[in-house]
Amino acid sequence: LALAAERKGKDDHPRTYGKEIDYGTAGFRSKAEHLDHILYRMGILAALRSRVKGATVGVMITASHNPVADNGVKLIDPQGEMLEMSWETIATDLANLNDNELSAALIHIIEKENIDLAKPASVFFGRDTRPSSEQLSNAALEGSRVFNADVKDFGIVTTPMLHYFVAAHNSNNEYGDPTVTGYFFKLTTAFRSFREEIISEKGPESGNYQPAIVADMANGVGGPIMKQMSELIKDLLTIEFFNTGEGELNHESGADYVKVRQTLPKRVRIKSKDRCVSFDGDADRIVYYYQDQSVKFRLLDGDRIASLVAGYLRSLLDIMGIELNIGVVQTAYANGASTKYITEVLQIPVACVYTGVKHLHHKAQEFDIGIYFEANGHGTVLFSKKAKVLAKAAREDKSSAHYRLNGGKRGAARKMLTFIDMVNETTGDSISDLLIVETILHARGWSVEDWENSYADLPNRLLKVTVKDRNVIKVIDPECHISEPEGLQEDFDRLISMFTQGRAFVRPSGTEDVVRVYAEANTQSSADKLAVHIAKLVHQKAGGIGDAPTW
Ligand code: G16
Repeated sequence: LALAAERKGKDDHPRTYGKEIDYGTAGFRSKAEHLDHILYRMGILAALRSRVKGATVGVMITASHNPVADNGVKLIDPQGEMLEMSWETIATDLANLNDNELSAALIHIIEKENIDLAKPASVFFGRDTRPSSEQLSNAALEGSRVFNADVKDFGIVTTPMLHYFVAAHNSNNEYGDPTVTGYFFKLTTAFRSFREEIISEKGPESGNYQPAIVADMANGVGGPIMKQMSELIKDLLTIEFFNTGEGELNHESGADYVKVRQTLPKRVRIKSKDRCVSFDGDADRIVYYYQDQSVKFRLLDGDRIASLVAGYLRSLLDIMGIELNIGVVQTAYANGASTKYITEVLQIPVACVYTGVKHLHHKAQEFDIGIYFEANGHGTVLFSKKAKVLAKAAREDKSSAHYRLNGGKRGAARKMLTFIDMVNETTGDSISDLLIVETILHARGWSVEDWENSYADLPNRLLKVTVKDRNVIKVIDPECHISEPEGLQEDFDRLISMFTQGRAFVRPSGTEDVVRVYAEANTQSSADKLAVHIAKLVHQKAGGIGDAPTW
């Protein structure tokens, strides 16, 4: 098989791009024309991984928030989680071999991992709407077929849907039905029953909550998928769609654009106080925003979602009267004010980890209820077995004394269990996250302004610096202190100390050829100045290309 794979690789999927590409923050990402051989090889690797795990694995073809000319691929492990990190190295090595080294490398993997090729292999495929995705998907399918895997191609789906399909299939449908209909059914049924529960408790009035949103779909896969789904809940939530596929993917729209620029996406029409959302290109991120009365743009990003969810789940736990270890996981990009609010007001511990959903997911598994969100809007909630068992027991607790003493206990437990069904626990999911946020706002009777009033964000600024080689920056901890280039961290520290409530850091992106800069301070102009100064230092000392960024 290895020899046949090498022959086919040389003939049909030769390596034509010399530069090395790493399995980065979310798999391989590059210009689409550099990726054919990598997709073919990842198809092969998925067939091997499936045999190692004795289960179905996934291959998703997407470059998510990146420009339309880029593409990428990531592997999904059996429970719908990201590929185990030790296999990222195997993937990187395989991707960067010369064509005539492929069979030897495959034999090495097969021997080292003790893979029995007689065992069956099964791989699920999905892709985003990029013009290059179909051809790249075909390359990956060929790779899996060469290694005799059963393949199932879901075609154009959101990234979180493929994660869900893999997890649902491997759970023998216990997690849900591994189909598009099954996915919609799981999420919308939970959304509907939660709303009915609240209405039966409080009546049809929902305080300041209005069941209508404006949705920017970044011209990605979220558009067609959300439109289908919204039909199933249109009596509960009205959605006005923009950027649903008529324009260029992620261009001047989408969660990343809105978050980084802190501005409205182009081509949307909104009125003051409309509650708006933006997805990214493959629908695994979501941010909320609105324009206040003075037409000022107000962003409610992943940190806000984390604090909303954490506060609500904490209150359910309090009513249920059960002790569970609840925690929030963030990265260095989290706004300092959100961390303070979660730890001091909600009294929930916060852990900080390296950027990348894989790191957050892993850490969140340490809690009974682990809420993880990156500021960019990528995140979900994980519930341990213990949390699910205790919630079920509380729901069934019919002891009359208890019932009288804790009137809301069973209702709170029912809500918790319905909430769990609405969450895509495999990865961050724009659609599931949207339903969660809408559910909590409705249950609280909150407008978007009420939500925002829970705390005030510290003004912040994100910038990108283009450098010759982004890997000259070496980050040594999740707070993103750097060890190289030598002396640069000390220069940063001197600068930061000149700003009230100043905090800033840099890190090489794992999805684009840039170094990212984040700064926050007590005023917007200070945050902007700090970000620009830091970016200039990076540009000078880490081999900047072109002009240093300004704001
Ligand atoms: C991916 C990852 C996210 C990460 C983002 C940016 O998002 O899944 O965890 O925050 O890239 O990463 P970096 O700063 O390393 O470029 P997406 O939405 O592009 O899949």
